[in-house]
Amino acid sequence: MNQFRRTLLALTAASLAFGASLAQAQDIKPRLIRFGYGLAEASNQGRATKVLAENVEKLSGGKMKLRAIGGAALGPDTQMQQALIGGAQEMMVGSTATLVGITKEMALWDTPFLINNTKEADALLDGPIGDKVKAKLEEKGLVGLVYWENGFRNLTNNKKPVAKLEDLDGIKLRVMQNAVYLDSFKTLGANAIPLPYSELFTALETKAVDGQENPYNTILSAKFYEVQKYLTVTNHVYAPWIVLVSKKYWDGLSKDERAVLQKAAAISRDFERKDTREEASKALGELKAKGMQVTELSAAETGRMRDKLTHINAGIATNVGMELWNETQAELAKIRAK
Ligand code: TK8
Repeated sequence: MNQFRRTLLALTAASLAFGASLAQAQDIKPRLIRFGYGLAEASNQGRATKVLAENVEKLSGGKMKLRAIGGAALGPDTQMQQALIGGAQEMMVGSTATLVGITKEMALWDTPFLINNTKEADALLDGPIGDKVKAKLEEKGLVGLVYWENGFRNLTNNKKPVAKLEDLDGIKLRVMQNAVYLDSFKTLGANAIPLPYSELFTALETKAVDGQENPYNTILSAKFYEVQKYLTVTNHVYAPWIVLVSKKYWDGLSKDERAVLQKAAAISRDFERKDTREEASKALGELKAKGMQVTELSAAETGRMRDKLTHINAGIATNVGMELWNETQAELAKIRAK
C-alpha cells in the first residue's frame, strides 16, 4: 500500500468512528417542554410552532417533546417571560416589543421604518446586530434562539378611514405594552392605550378601543375584520417575534439537547418566514373580501408620518445605546449596498 492509500484508509476509518460516536454519544434525556404562544393555533405562529415541535421530536429521536400551548393560555407575553426567567415554563415565542422592560436593547426593533423589506429584515436579524441584541437576554435569565417574522404592521380601526395623520385624532388605539409604540402613536395624534394582545379582541369587540395595529396575517387569523371596518396600509414598522428558552432550563441541558433545540428552531424560522410571507401576499385581498375598506396612504402622507416619527428616533438611540444604534445604521447601509 502506498502512503497515499494508507492515509486515505486511516482518514476513512477515523471519520466512520467519529460518525458512530456522534450517534451513540447523543446525550439526550426524555424531556417535556412547555412552549407557549399568544396567537391562535390556526395562525402563522401556530403553524410554525407545529414545525418546531415536529423537528424537536425528530432530531432527538423522539426523546424530547414540545407541548405547544397557544392562544395565550399560559398568559400574555410578559407573564410567560417571567415564567421562563423563574424556570416555571421552558419555552415561548412572542414579540420582541414586550421584552423591552427586560432587555432595553430590544427597543431597536421598535424603530419606525427602520427596516424597508424582508431582505433587510433577514440580514439584520440573522446577522451580528440581531445576535448582539439576542445575547443581551442571557444576563436576564433568557436565551434567544431565533427571530421569526411577525411582519410589517398596519393600522385598523372601526371609526373612520384613516387617510391622513389628522384622521388619527381621537382614535383610541390599542398598542403593545411598550414605550416606543406608545410614544409613536401619541406623536401621531392617536389616543394610544397599551394592552396585552390576549385582551385585544374583546377590547375591540366591546369598543373599549377603536383600533389596533398588526400585520395582515394577524388581522386575518385573529378575525379582527369581524370587529374592524377600516384598514390603512401604513407598514410603519417591521416587528419580529423571538423564540425564547428559560436560561435556568437551558443551563440544565446537555450540549446535544441544546443542539436539537437550536437546529429545530432554525428549521422553524425558515418555514415560518416563508409561510408568513406567502400568507401576507394574499391576505390583503382576503381582508377586502371579508368586507374591510382599505386605504392606501399617499406618498406624501407616508412622508409626513415618517417625518413625525423620526423625532422619536433620538430617544430610542439613547435607550438602546448610541454605539448599538450607530452599528445598526452602518450594518443597514452595508446590507442595502449589496
Ligand atoms: C402575540 C403578540 C402579537 C403582537 C401584538 O402574543 O401584541 O400585537 O403583534 O403578535 O406578540
